Amino acid sequence: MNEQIHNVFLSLGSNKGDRQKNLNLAIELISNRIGSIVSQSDFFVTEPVGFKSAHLFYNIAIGIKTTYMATDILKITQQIEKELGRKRKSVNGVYHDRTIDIDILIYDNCIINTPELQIPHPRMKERRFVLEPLAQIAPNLIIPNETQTIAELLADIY
Ligand code: PH2
Ligand code: MG
Ligand code: MG
Repeated sequence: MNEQIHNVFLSLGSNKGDRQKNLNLAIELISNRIGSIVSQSDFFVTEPVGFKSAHLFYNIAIGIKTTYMATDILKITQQIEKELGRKRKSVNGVYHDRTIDIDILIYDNCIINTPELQIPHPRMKERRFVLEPLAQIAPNLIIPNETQTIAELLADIY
């Protein structure tokens, strides 16, 4: 056996249905199917960014340890989104209310740029609903190819 352990950070959001329950179920399925949960932020209540909706988000960040490749994690998280009732995917930055959204933020120090998957998450630096939960669990983390820590990036957008 030669399975490497990878450190991964995910961002989760829900603004439809029982938001807390959706997030807790997603975390449970992630820990069953992807790997152990190492850290978990508080729930942050946030205004929808980039689209209009009356429904506030709950956002969290989690850190996991896994032996899976990033592309496998993408497949598994998309399956979990489906099982938790997500109907529509965002296309070209057009967003909709969703029961659950699971985004891969960081995968070790890897940089991945394919049509299906971009890591680090290309918009994480400017999103307070991502940085604020992430800063709770990984304030000193530095995104590959960046110089500032998560805490510093967050301070910049305040
Ligand atoms: N996700 C988006 C777009 N806008 N706004 C908030 N507050 N939280 C999110 O998770 C979120 C968003 C695209 O995935
Ligand atoms: Mg998202
Ligand atoms: Mg997503």
